Amino acid sequence: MVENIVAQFLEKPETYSIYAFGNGHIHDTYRVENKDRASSDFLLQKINQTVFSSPEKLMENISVTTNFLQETLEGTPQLTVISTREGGNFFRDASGDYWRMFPFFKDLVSYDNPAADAAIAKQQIESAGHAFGKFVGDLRELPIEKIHPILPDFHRVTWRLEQLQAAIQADPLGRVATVEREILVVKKLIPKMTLLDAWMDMEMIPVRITHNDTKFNNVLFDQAHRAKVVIDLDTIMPGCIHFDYGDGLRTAAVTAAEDDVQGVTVDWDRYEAFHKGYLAATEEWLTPFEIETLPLAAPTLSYIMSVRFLTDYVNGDVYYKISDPMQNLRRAQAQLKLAQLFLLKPDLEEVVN
Ligand code: GN1
Ligand code: MG
Repeated sequence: MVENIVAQFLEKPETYSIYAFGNGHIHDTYRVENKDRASSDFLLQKINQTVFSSPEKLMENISVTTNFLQETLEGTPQLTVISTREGGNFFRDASGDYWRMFPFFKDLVSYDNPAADAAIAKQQIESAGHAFGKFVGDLRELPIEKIHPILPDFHRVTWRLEQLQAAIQADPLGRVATVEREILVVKKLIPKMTLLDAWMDMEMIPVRITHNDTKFNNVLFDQAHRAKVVIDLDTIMPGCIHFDYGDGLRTAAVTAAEDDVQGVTVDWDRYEAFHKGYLAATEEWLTPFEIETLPLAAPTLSYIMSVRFLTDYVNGDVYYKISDPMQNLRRAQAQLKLAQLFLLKPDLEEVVN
């Protein structure tokens, strides 16, 4: 019973209503809402151990990061980890499930997509870009060896392609025959989409502590559409700036949901708004090569997601939560379309040649 879990973290668990919450693709998430509206609410999550096989290390990363930010950025709202009543940063139940709790920011909200209104969208996106860029900047003084590479090769294209190849080989549900067209496009794009891997291997791009899941819905806004708190710190680990900049654009510079194959297009005004916000927060310390190669980030991150969704579709939907049996395929198609659209950016020619 989830009430018993809440009791591990909070006194008087009976004073809270607990219900499923949010659109995350990975964990089981609950909002723990105080029945007396004036008090604090919380977010409770059961960690997905198929994805995160070392929950202790995962929570260590989040605690180290949030503690560091708390100390260095006093006075601004920050994500924190709510301790168990025994003082731990997670609770392990009798069946071996790991649970954790965060504050729930009642006055702030997240959106899966920017607002339909162009002016509001621009404000939200520029502010989100700034918040995600600032996040990496705020962590520059945190020694990188304190952070575990919790999901190694997470955004490594060549590794993602190997995973896809393995799924194609196994083809457990006979789905490969239905996705030949997608596989063909994935293969066609390989030369451009593995450039980032190569630059990292050649150490042309610095390794930084990055967020790695900078979806538009991973930042919380106030009523005036200002981005206030970056959330979902599961994938904090050593990475490169392109991962965050690219995943932000993949989800902010678009006009429709992640799985909306027909609807999804790149909105270049939104792209510019994100770029402007991101650069304002980062250009002082990014290297010239990082800045020069940023246009490759959005297509590469869209491509990675496409390959991952396609792999999961072929594998029989074992990784991501899905709403219907075709959702992973639609996600893969929409993200592949996005990758190709992002590749049309005029200043990309110089970068890839
Ligand atoms: C997952 O759980 P959520 O929605 O924040 C995934 C990200 C993907 C994203 C695609 C640990 O993130 O890498 O970009 O779905 N997280 C993990 O929407 O795999
Ligand atoms: Mg996540």
